[in-house]
Amino acid sequence: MDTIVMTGAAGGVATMLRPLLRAHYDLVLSDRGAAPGDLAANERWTTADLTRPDELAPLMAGADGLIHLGGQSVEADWDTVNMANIQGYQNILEASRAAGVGRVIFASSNHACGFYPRTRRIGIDQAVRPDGFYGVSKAFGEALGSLYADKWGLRVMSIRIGNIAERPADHRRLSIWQHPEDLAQLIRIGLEHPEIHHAIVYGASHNERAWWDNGTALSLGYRPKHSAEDHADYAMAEQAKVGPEPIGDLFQGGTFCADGFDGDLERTLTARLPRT
Ligand code: 15L
Repeated sequence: MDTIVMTGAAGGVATMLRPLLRAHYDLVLSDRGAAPGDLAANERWTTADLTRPDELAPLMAGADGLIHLGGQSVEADWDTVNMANIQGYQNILEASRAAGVGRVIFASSNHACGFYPRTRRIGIDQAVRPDGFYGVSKAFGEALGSLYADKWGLRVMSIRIGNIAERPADHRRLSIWQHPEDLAQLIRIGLEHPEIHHAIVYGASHNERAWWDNGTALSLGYRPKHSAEDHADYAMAEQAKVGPEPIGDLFQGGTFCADGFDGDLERTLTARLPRT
């Protein structure tokens, strides 16, 4: 059985993924704090800090692949995002390269493109439109993964994750939701598919209201089993408790876009960006 390192292993997404992935791989789990009390026989815990390269080298030793969920998971000040996600991911990729870890899964985010209006359907060939420093760090991570694939031969999958939960939490999540089982399926493709070089895919289930063209994931064999629409009544009832958000509701990134917004709303909504 292959050995896979998972960073950010104490976080919410990792906690949902562990039972789904440890049936297929031996897991080396890592986060900054102490081990959780529910480790399975083929899960090992190593405390490590992404900003400390000396702590990452032992983590990678003997691993076949890496699932990078660690770092800052929401918007924060530049120094925090820079250390955790920009410098942190470079440390991770460098340690992977040095240890000969050939496969990397990068948890990118929909916030790399959050300023696309909800009226636009986008794919992976449009320019990125980050909705904060956090989104910038995810766009950076995708570029870094591309470099390590081209120059140093790693095989990298950057998954632009929507929102991982048992069911979509509100109106926006009906378009971007992904069930943990579908994310686990996509990660396994990233770890095992023979033809991956650097692939950017969307972490989304089979959602009728999707804003994203997930053709690359489908062409790699991804077949999501869950659909947000099955939970539409629940999501809309939750939405009714929150009420409208005049700026956030216009953009795919939602409140991340509205937070501190002081731009030209009309121009941001109508801008036509060149394709990459
Ligand atoms: C993300 O990237 C965050 O990590 C997560 O906490 C959610 O905010 C999610 O995006 C989302 O857009 O719903």
